[in-house]
Amino acid sequence: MVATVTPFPEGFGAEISGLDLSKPLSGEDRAIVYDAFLDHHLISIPGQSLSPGEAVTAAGIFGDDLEPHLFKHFHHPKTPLIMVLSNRTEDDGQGGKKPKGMADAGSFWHTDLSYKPNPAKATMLYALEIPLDGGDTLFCNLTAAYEALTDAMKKRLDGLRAVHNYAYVPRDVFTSGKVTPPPDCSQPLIRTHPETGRKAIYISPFYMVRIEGLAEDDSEALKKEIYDHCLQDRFRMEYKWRTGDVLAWDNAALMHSATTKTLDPSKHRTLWRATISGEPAF
Ligand SMILES: O=C(O)CCC(=O)C(=O)O
Ligand SMILES: [Fe+2]
Repeated sequence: MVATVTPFPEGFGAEISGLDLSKPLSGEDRAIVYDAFLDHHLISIPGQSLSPGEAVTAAGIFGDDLEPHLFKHFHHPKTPLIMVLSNRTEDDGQGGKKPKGMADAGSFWHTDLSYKPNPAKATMLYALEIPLDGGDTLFCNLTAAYEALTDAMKKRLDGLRAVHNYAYVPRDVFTSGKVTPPPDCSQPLIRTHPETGRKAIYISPFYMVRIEGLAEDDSEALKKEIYDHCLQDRFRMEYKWRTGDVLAWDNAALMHSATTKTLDPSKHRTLWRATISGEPAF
């Protein structure tokens, strides 16, 4: 069976049908998936039923190295290469309850691991249970946003860098000492895709502290100008999950936001997440 790629109507992203990721893919199907990932930035492969090992193998389509998430307490018991995202609880073995996974992995605009010198190349999520409504994931096409800039703005942003920090916005996990955030990390504001050569605006609003070399006010004003430009409806789409979906996105081309912060806790959502390691951005 050969995979079929159907682009989403929103202008980026595509669904790929005719694949069973629990079995080894033919070289042809692998190439179709990887090329679609590069061309469309976001790919959805519906109807999957995967073991943890099969999910790890599927994530390997997008890159050779996977990395465990910093939040060790949410690693899958079978493999640290999968992090569990879930708003369910389970027995803690002491008569109480503990979270089964991370209930909200990022209801804010970001690109994954932009706070590390080697940000994530790609992220893969596999949906085990999805509520009838709510819990969508939002995506923003930063490649299209770059291409829509005026030449003057491209020139102004080219060569600028920004400081990113995981704990820029304070959160309980940091103040409680559960997780030690890595030090400040400098990233280019415009990045070139290492494989396609296409340029994208590289921002991660939740982690992006300031633009280097600018006074605080100027940095804040430029951040706002860039965010307002990128977050126009024409660059955005909302992904509605179905149980069995595998979704993978290119962190050098898009940013994303979960919406789980506002998900009704009686509606259950559980996904497995794998992070595909990347090279430093340039
Ligand atoms: O749960 C989601 O919708 C996305 C979470 C997220 O930001 C991630 O897994 O990187
Ligand atoms: Fe994320």
